[in-house]
Amino acid sequence: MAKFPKDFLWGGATAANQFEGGWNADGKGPSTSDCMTRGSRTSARMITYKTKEGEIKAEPFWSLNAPEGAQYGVFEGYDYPSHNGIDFFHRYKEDIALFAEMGFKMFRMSINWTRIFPTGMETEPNEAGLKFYDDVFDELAKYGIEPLVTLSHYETPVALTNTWNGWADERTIECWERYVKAVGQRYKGKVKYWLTFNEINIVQMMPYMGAGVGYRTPQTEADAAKHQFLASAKAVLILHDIDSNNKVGNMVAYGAQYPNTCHPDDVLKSKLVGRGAHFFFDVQATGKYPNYKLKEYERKGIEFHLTEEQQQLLLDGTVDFLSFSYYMSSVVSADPKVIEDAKGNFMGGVKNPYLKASDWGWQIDPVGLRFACNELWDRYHKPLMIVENGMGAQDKLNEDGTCNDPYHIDYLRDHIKEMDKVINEDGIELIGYTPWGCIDLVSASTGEMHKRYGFIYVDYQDDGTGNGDRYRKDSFYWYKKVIATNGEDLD
Ligand code: BGP
Repeated sequence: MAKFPKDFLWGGATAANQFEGGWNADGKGPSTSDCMTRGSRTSARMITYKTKEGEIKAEPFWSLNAPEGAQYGVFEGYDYPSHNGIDFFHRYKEDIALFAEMGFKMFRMSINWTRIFPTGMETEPNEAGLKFYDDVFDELAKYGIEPLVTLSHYETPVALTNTWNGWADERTIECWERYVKAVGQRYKGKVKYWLTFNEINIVQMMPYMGAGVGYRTPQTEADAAKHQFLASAKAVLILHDIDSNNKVGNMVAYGAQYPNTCHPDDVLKSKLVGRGAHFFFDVQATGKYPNYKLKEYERKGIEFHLTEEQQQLLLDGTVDFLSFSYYMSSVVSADPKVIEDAKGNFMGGVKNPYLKASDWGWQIDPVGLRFACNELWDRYHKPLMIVENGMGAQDKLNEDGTCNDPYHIDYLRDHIKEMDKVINEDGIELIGYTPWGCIDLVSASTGEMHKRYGFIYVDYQDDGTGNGDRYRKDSFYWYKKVIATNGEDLD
């Protein structure tokens, strides 16, 4: 029987751009996500922009590298799924009541920066935007649900991208400080748990998405990462200063990495690839850039410098706890032939013959979650929170409004069992679990609605049809029981 600490934070996770809708309501400005079109498993989401010459272009989000001066925006003839999301903006009371019915202790959501500062550059916040989140937090408080607020979840004001290439420019930090102060002060006492940047390491793969960087070079990517680190450290200091009860965490996309064979080259490469994510924990947990990154910058001719003041800021602004998303593990090979043969795999990695994959090619690996928690604990000894986990699937709603999703239950049960071992066998301080997309929402990677994670089915389809009504899936009742028994009853 699983045993979880009595104050374990069970809950679920969302992001504003994927579920709020109301993209231009009450003075909200457009964010980078609002300029991303819907895609599918086979066709990429596009980012739309206008060139200096006035030509409208759309490029896949994962390979976007637009010319300097491109103006990102919303254009006619494209379908942008963030604009309606699942309409949490209007239905938040109903949704929060459902979370409460499941017994949530914690609800992860993000504040859409552009609801508060429409372009990011204003000096005064937008009162209507602040009021919206006041209402949401009050509603959560009614049920005793603790909000976990991500300050930036792929929601950079697009005006900052259009004006100075987003986080590649240091001036974005000043705008961020105003934003963090405004929300920190306004929600003092209502929000205690904060995350700075969602999947901060995404800046090195998809800098537009993670950091509003459209014009992309190794230098702009490194600069954006540095500025986000400094901004994250500032947020820690600002939020601690506003309320010493505030707890601030980082957030990294994380997974276990295995070498394809015991060939030393494979083993070494697997370790080196792991640094891709560890670098971000290193800076945010220890306050220092690791030597391997400085050497890499040197090799690549990337200019990098931290003033004494900045060095001190990073040291002072380390996070209180570490959080991460975990969906799958991957396999690393140093053998060019194996790498070549693996091309075309959806996630681009080598196939693990011991694991099954989801319909979207994400390899399901509960043991990898235990591996990941141990890696992080051994390296940093800070409390951990798993703030995303789950499996996207193609759920079907039955005529009678029920929805049978045993695969979601199996996935989550197997991962929760490993969390039990993390706590009780490995002795790791794991403080919370908020599975991703606790209510069906728009997929970040494909923009689809039918890649569903939730305990709650939402009647919206990819073609825009549906009335948005909510239905409890089988997993809803299962998770409710898991929470009620504090993880003891997983059947
Ligand atoms: C993470 C993001 C989330 C979320 C999740 C699932 O990368 O932080 O925003 O969407 O992945 O991914 P997807 O929606 O592509 O299935």
